Amino acid sequence: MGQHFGRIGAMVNGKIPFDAKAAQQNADVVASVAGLPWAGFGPGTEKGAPTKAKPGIWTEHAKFTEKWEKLQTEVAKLDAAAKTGNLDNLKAAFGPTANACKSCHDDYRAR
Ligand code: ASC
Repeated sequence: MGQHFGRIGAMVNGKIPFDAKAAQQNADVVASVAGLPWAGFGPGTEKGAPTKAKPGIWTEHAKFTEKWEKLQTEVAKLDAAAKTGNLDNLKAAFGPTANACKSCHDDYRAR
């Protein structure tokens, strides 16, 4: 997700030229993949391999779920914005999506 979201970020922040088709392709990848990782945080997954996932994921699962649902909402908007082919639309959707990423990482991903 970070790889493909980051490519959109580079366009939004003017680090690389805006390429509407590439933005759309990257947003499609993010939108598809954003639905996948959550099964890896279900009951019983807190034990096993070393992880950066913080215990709150399991002890505050409702709050964690709220955050990833928020991410999926924002990612869907980002994907819709990318499909318009308009950089301003993409910019408008990018910030809220980045905030949704960050909000969950701040609380639930160890450094
Ligand atoms: C990224 C990435 C994240 C988010 C976050 C947004 O490109 O890898 O985790 O954006 O930094 O604040």
